[in-house]
Amino acid sequence: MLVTIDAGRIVRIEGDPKNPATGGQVCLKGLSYARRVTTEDRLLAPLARAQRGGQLERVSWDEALAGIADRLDRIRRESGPEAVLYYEGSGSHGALGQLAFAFWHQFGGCTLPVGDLCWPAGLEATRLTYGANLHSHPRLTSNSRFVLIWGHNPAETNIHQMRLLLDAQARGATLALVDPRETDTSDVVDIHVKPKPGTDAALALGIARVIVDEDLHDRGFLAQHATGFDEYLARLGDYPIDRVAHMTGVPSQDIRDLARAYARTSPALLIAGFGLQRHRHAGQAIRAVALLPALTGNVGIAGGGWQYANLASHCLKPVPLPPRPPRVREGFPVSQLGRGLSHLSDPPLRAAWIEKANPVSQSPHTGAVRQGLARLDLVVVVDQFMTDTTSVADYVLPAKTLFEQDDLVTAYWHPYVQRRAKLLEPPGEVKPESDIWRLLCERLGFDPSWFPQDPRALLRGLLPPGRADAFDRLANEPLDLSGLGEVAFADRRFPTPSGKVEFSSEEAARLWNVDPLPEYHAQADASRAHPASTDVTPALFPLQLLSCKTRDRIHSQFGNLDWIREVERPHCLDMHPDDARTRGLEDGDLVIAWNNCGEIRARLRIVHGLRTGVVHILEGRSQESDPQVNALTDEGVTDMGHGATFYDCLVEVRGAKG
Ligand SMILES: Nc1nc2c(c(=O)[nH]1)N[C@H]1C(S)=C(S)[C@@H](COP(=O)(O)OP(=O)(O)OC[C@H]3O[C@@H](n4cnc5c(=O)[nH]c(N)nc54)[C@H](O)[C@@H]3O)O[C@H]1N2
Ligand SMILES: Nc1nc2c(c(=O)[nH]1)N[C@H]1C(S)=C(S)[C@@H](COP(=O)(O)OP(=O)(O)OC[C@H]3O[C@@H](n4cnc5c(=O)[nH]c(N)nc54)[C@H](O)[C@@H]3O)O[C@H]1N2
Ligand SMILES: [Mo]
Repeated sequence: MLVTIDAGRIVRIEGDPKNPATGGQVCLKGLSYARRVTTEDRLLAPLARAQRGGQLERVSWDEALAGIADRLDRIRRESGPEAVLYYEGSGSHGALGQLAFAFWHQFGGCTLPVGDLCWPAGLEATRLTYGANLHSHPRLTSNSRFVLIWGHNPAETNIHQMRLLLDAQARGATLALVDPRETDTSDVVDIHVKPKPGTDAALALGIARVIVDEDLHDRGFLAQHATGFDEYLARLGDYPIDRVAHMTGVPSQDIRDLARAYARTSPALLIAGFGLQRHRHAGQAIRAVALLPALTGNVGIAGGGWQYANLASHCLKPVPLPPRPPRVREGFPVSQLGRGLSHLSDPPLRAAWIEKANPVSQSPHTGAVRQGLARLDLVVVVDQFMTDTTSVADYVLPAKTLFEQDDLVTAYWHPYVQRRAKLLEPPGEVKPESDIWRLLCERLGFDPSWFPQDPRALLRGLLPPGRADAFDRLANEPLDLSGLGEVAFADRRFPTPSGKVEFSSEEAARLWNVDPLPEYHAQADASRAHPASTDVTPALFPLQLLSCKTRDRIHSQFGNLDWIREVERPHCLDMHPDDARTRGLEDGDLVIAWNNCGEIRARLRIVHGLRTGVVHILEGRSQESDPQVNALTDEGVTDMGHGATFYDCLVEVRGAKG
């Protein structure tokens, strides 16, 4: 971004036309940083609560740090360092985030959740299949003649990718989409297939079956670069097209047409999003989908391939830290935060430090998270704003924004490392996290020198071997420092155990106790009681609830800004007219959605483009009036990667009286 500063304030933000990842585009959220940095509700000083249930009041840094250090130290002496949970989100993805561990390692340890809420099932499934999470340079999309977008909504969640897709389409490429919902992306594609959520493994195996039956697979590529293909062929026997049509709710002819279109056009690119892996059997589903490019020989060629995540820019060295002590406990899958807070033992958790994250809004099963946090002796939250999570904190510490500290940033789609320059002094009493950690170290008698006041020398040292010179160039432009080249797997060497694309993966079976071949598991049926249920008479929850990203917020962020509120979409419960009719509901009704995790109120919106049986509420609660959709999601864990299962959520909906 190009940022114009006048008299110590941001007056304008523009896209940088020289930025090869964005082509000079910037979204409304990017533009609104000009507002976000100085908005009146920004936290400018530490806050503390004298007692639970009391108000947060302004305190000095001295009081806050003394109080926190004292309580952390007491908990560590009485119960061990593992009694403290360190819970972090990504914030704005700077490398300096790792410095927190220079504190925790000196503290003697802590408890960490494993996995993350975002994308780990797909990362692991891709790694098991191709050996690495790499994909070709995004700009090679212009060579694609067919792009299959699967469980992804780039028109809202990656506008830079969308630009390239529209460009390819303008040059004659066909765009196809697999998504149960109509979205800004479905508005522009040429083919849209709407499966029942959670049935992608069946759909992918059905498509593969058509490709093989019609001899559209790439025998040469498979003979040389695949392992387990014969077993996979046998597995396809279980997926005749009529059965797949029944499983997925997609008509047989549509499956056949999509399979033919994809397999007959070359080069064909398959872009999978993170949406289809927020389900219990997500790893197996992603493996099934990820094999389609290999089946058709679309690997290692410009304009073809598998795009899930690109870790090419993750080539920085780790931040130097004191050695990791043995008492860092990996406590629980992150989707089970509520359960971990309440039920971890030996030692139980007594304190949580939450930084760059808003788990009360964003973690599954809000009720359990709230209950778990309320049990603790100490909750510290470091954030730029008041959030659902600061509202249960004992201490709230004001955090810097991305303009207020130098940092290096990596990506998960394009291959560039970017350097973020410090443009502004932190306002009020705000401190960068690394300063907070340093001051706490001083209070506890730890070595504070891990946290440099000016991080630039540290950052320069993180550049890949022999590339420290790039630090100065990075001040002006993003750089691809990966040394990987533009076409992923151009040499057809796959860092899997077999060195080939793994259609069958013994490693998957060994690590995650799944079938070595991808397979489809039916979702929990609607009559199943919720796993968290204590109800002896299981209620029926026939609707599948999805809760996807919204265009104008990043999760719970940005909804506080007037610039955003003016244009953003309302957070309603979307329902197909047939489902509304059977429940006697009308557009605009106040409704209650519930299951055994909780219940929420929302305005009903009739949406013709949804599948019947699927309802949707935007995730990312930012304002009091937004429905808290995670009150309904449970603590499920994906089959691989320790991910969350937000989109595996069954509910019922009724009208709210009054
Ligand atoms: N504007 C904006 N952009 C963002 C974010 C944001 O909050 N706001 N967040 C960022 C982050 S952290 C992430 S992880 C990415 C995620 O971005 P995306 O990859 O786009 O992921 P989602 O929005 O979770 O889901 C994408 C689509 O998957 C569909 N889907 C849900 N279940 C299924 C299923 O079972 N099968 C299939 N085929 N499709 C399904 C949903 O209907 C949805 O339209 O976006 C990033 N970009
Ligand atoms: N129902 C449902 N829930 C979901 C999802 C979904 O699709 N549906 N998506 C999931 C996904 S993909 C993700 S990635 C998670 C995201 O979960 P979170 O990362 O917890 O979500 P955010 O709302 O982005 O919260 C980040 C917080 O960090 C603060 N922050 C930003 N920058 C900084 C910084 O530099 N320093 C500090 N200290 N704080 C900072 C922001 O003000 C904000 O309060 O949500 C998950 N939750
Ligand atoms: Mo995410």
